[in-house]
Amino acid sequence: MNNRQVADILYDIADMLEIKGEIIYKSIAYRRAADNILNLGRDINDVWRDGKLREIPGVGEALAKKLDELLRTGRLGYYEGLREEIPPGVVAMLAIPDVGPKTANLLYERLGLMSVADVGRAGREGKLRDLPGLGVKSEANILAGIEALHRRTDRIPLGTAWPVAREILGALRAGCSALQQATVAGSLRRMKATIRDIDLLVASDEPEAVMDCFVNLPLVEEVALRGSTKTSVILHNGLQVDLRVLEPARYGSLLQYFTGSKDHNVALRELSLDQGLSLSEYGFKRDGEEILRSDEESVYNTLGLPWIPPELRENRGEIEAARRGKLPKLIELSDIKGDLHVHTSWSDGVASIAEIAEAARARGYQYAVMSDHTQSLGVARGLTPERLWEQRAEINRLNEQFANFRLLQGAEVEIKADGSLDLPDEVLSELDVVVASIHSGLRQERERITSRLISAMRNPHVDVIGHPRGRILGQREASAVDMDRVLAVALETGTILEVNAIPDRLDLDDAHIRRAVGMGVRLAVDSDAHNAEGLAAMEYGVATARRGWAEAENVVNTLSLNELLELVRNK
Ligand code: DGT
Ligand code: CA
Ligand code: ZN
Repeated sequence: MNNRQVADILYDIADMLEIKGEIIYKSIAYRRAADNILNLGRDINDVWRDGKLREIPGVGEALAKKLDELLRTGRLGYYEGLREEIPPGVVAMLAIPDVGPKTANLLYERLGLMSVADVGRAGREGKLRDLPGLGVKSEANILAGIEALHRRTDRIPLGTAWPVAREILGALRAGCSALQQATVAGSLRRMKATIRDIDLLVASDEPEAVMDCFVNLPLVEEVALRGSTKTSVILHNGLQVDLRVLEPARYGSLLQYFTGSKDHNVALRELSLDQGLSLSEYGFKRDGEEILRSDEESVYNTLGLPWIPPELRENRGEIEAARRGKLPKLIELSDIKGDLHVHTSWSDGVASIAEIAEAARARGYQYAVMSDHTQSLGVARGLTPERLWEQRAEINRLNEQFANFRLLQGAEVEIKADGSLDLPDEVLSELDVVVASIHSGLRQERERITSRLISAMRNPHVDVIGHPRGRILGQREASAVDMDRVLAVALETGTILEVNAIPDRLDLDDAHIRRAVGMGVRLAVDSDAHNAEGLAAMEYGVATARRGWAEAENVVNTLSLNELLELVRNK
């Protein structure tokens, strides 16, 4: 059993307990332990042999006993018992967007449905609409969800892959003297929202020695393919990593080729051919004569182009822009001067305001907006006006200590089903920055959900629309919002649209950011952090903004504190 398989069993148990209607804390505990096993960075069998299972965060005595049984015998009685009660096909229903544990239970208990296919069939026969709590609309949503499920692939969020890639690179650099340079390539270097595998490149004159280091890393579960230029491994967490090695003299061409994208490369190869050059991962050739390039910039320079940032390499006009000297000067993480969307323990965050302030200051920010949820979001312990005033007092008190930093008070107000906000204007007008978001009724039809966003934008107190399309990667498709209208009204009203940096949101996405940038709609890249470490997600948001060709001037939280306050005051 590898880490992935063990974690999957715990995730399954969590799902089954939830379907059974057990208290939610049990499921949360199983999922937390599973997350930690997946991110262990070591083979769980080794941990078990060392008698150290209890040292895994979230693994208490009872769970350690279960893990011991599982790793010793390859079976777990408790798990098998649950599976007799809740068939695997019922657990699989949870993957359908809009089907939660309650609905899955209902489908199983009331209609005897045992699989996603069963649900699809029953839905097409109109049998779901009569179940308690469902209706014609939920039935249609479930059917649409099943289709979305079939379109979905097993891609990994950017924010899951990067820490793993960094760890491998660190281990290679530290433990492999034969290595001269090492870099991430592929979709990960282009910072796509989701990636299929981790591509790594190394420059070395001793490829065999590098491959030896690589396959012996403790994170590696299995070697899928071993060669002297390319080796593929599977990690304990199930991720595939491809490592390619060439001699340093060819490293520029190697890096350019395997960064991709394929479409960018195809366009670049045509440009090369026009200039009498052929281009491959090994270098250029002219009349059979090799031209080697050791750094990537000189690959582009050879074709008369400036270096093109990886985030732009999707063949969406970047080569033409490079040729005309019109590449954007992309926003950088160091341009960011603050964060407009952070939660604290006043609502559903876990950090105190003081902890957030410290983390924001450590990042070199000038400001951070405490934007906790508001009263109608009960599950997140949303704030009433009274609680907001108490929070304000604490913010004021903390601000007295800071010289070059200011905590601002905001809120992430709910845009309710009818488009109204859950705090009155008198309250909103007292806040420094107001973010308005939709957290319920995300499946409303196009016209309704669009007009909700538009009425929020027309409120003069609303500065930012949070995660405008409401997607959760791998779980929930974006809502049906008409982005043409939303972008137009954002421009007209001066409302800022958020690029939410949580790795499984990245909402707006690159394509919509590009449209916003083209129209002159203002953006804010926000971490939406729920703990102090969460502020670091900013990196993924900035990367997504770069994929959307955004420059610093398109993003309001590159402004200084005073400029920002001036901007929101004048909306
Ligand atoms: P992914 O893995 O689906 O997230 O996306 P990529 O872009 O990382 O794709 P991958 O891993 O299949 O290949 C890495 C890079 O190698 C890709 O971005 C460009 C290059 N490449 C792969 N196949 C081809 C090809 O058939 N032609 C050209 N020109 N380049 C290719
Ligand atoms: Ca790849
Ligand atoms: Zn939020």
